[in-house]
Amino acid sequence: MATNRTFTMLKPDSVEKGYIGAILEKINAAGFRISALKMTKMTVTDAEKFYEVHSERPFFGELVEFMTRGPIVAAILEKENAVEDFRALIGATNPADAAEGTIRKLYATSMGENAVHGSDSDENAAIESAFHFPGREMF
Ligand code: 3AN
Repeated sequence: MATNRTFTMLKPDSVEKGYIGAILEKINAAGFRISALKMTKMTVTDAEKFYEVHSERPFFGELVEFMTRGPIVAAILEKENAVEDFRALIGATNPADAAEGTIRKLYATSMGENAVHGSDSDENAAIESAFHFPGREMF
């Protein structure tokens, strides 16, 4: 059953470039309710665990290094059909392939430094949300 919740991270590149406000504005404008929000920094152990499914991929080391080089903004977003609609809002993994107006088209620079994360399923949204937020920080 759809939970109507997804999990996102504004990645270190977005935070470094000062895009937090602009990206949160796009998220609000698209009709998502922010039900959890914080700035945090993942340790190497955190990032290796969060991205465990990619551990055999050739870009894994690069991904962990990138995701731990600075703070991120983690959030839980609520909307009907949240996972799918948020994936549409952020655009393709490679910003070169992302549709006009999507967050990655506007703010990402490469496949690695692609501005935002969006959960790919309801199940992963719940796992990823719990990874970053205790229940008392979810509203
Ligand atoms: P998405 O974030 O669109 O779901 P995934 O799940 O395929 O994409 O990849 C997870 C993350 O791994 C991406 N957000 C991206 O930062 C990174 N990544 C994926 N493919 C590459 C690649 N070829 N080179 C560098 N980083 C990559």
